[in-house]
Amino acid sequence: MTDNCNLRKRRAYTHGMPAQLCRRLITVFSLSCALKTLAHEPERFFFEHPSPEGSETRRFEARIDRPDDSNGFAVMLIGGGSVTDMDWFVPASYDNNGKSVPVTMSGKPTRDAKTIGDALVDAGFTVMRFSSVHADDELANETPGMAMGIPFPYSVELTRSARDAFRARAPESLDRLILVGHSLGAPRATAVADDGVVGLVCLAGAYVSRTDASVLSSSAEAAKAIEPYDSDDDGVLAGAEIEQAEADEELHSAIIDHDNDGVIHAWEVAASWRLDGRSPDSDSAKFREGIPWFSDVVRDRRIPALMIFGGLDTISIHGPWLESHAKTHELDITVEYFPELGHNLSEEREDLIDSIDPGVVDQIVVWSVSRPRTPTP
Ligand SMILES: [Ca+2]
Ligand SMILES: [Ca+2]
Repeated sequence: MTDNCNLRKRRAYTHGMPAQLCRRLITVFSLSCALKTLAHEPERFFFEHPSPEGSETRRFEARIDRPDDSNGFAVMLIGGGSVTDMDWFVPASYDNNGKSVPVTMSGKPTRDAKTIGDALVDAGFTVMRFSSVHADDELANETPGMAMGIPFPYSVELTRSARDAFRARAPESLDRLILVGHSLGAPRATAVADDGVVGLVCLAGAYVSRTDASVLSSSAEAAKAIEPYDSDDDGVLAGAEIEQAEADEELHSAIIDHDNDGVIHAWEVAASWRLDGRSPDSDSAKFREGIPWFSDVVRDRRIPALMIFGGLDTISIHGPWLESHAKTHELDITVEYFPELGHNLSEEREDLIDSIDPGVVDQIVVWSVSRPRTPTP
């Protein structure tokens, strides 16, 4: 459970930000609570979890928001990256040696967990959000946002503690719990999905099918393969470029517009290669020690899932494979693509991101509301 090297690194929130920006980001915790307009006051509390070394007990901030009119279901939001605060806060900019470097297109910070959580509460869900930054992280408290990164296996155990803290306070979370995870939050959700979990929502979910580093290498290979046909050098194939690529005997069968936007991205070629067996699945039986693959969990335990991918995001390579997996095993998996969006499920331009797209939030709510009233046995 310990990874001291990793622990020594200070990392800021990584939700939706290019990795190279993450280490220096200055962020602020949870200022949004003052703006809350819901009828019920949130239940704010700290839950406890051992430090990674196990030598002390740490406290983590959490909140449960309850709707006026409960639909009997509960949702827990699980952040991506290394650590996130309760809101999945991303600053508008960060300071690099006295120079302000923008992160968002709007010039405003983003708080996607708050946005998603509020929409779900409005729809009748009891919603838990939690911080994976421990409350006594001195540097994070001193220099807001410079939180200590945590090893992935530790983040899974922490997520389990958060789930249990939720269940101790909200009975609907015992057997009608939906987990919503962004990016690495998806395998965290998979790991803690027990019989009380009736739905999984993966937003740009990482490792959601049996792939490992091959995702990156096959995407890079696909990018290389389409390059000769990319006349205007914009990284994608469109119009006549597609026709020419289709005439290539090697490439022809891989030119599939999986997200139906009229454009071929490298990830779509890489996804086609996975479907036709050219890039093999990982042969590991588990995603990580003690953590099964998402695709195995939804197959074996038949947990319904909503998978949302952005068309600008390489991670979308999982989408077509999951669609095929769902068909083969008759699984309740809905795969949705938003062609204009990136890994943050926001618009993206020159490494700048923004708040999660409202259409994605709607999709999460609509799917969650449509869960059967009786949990699947
Ligand atoms: Ca092009
Ligand atoms: Ca496409």
